[in-house]
Amino acid sequence: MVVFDKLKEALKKTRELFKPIKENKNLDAIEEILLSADIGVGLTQHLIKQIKESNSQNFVFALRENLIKILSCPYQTTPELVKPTIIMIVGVPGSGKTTTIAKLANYFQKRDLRVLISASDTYRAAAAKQLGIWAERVNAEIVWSSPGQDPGAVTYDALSKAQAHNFDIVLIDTAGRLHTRKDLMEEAKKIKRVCQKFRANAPDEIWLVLDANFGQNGIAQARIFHQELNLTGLIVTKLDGTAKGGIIVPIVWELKLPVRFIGIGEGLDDLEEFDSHQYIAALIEQ
Ligand SMILES: Nc1nc2c(ncn2[C@@H]2O[C@H](COP(=O)(O)OP(=O)(O)O)[C@@H](O)[C@H]2O)c(=O)[nH]1
Ligand SMILES: [Mg+2]
Repeated sequence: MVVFDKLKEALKKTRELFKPIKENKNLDAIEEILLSADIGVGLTQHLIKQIKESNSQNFVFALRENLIKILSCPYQTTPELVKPTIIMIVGVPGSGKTTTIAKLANYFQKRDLRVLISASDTYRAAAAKQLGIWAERVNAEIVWSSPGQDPGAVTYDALSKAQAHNFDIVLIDTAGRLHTRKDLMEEAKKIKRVCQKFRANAPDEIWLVLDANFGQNGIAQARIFHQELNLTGLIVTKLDGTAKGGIIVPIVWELKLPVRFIGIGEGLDDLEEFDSHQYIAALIEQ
């Protein structure tokens, strides 16, 4: 299946919510639809205002243009590629971090980059094992940890190994931390500090994995992670099978963070680079 068709298929339920927009020529109805599609009150009002100000009779066109504008903003440029590029993956339990790391390892290796995975989730006993199964499947190397081990030490080992053996990318899996639990957030900060000790401007990326099903709650979650860790991007997972796929727009609008990848299934190939034009085209037909 070509990439766009796969995306369209995954976003089917969300698209259903946006569908009536096409038939509606009245802004009140469009407002209702946007609210029902997890766009949120603030952003919906902003969009309606933009559509009015555009003086366009084609509301759907004006809406699409504005949505793409919000999602395409180059809020941050990708830093120069250094070796190893250190990418830390954070998020609450069950959001899809470990699965996404396996998908990312697969993605980078297909581009001939050598990937080392750091099993820095030492909180949950089964975590390293799950990661190990994935790593084997994608044939990526992993630096193991045992439950209860200091995640900072595991991370440092992985970074040293990556440097010594000339890896291109290190993917750091972290424990699922509830953003309300201060201690667990502190652990993420500690892993970040370990990276900084290794190289002053590391980690090069800190990506928050967000489950699309969180809906509006995902925004609050992302805000806290961003405050604490200074994120460089987002990965939104489980867009397949949810009707809450619209949530990407208010998250980007509020946090001014780019979505780097999206997860559209449980398999290794169910990860796509985020493309704002394709995403909007898949949600709102012209
Ligand atoms: N449908 C779907 N399921 C996903 C996706 N990403 C992760 N999952 C599932 O979400 C569950 C939790 O994933 P896991 O990677 O263990 O989350 P973690 O606790 O954040 O490491 C697993 O059952 C995954 O298969 C996705 O994009 N789509
Ligand atoms: Mg995990």
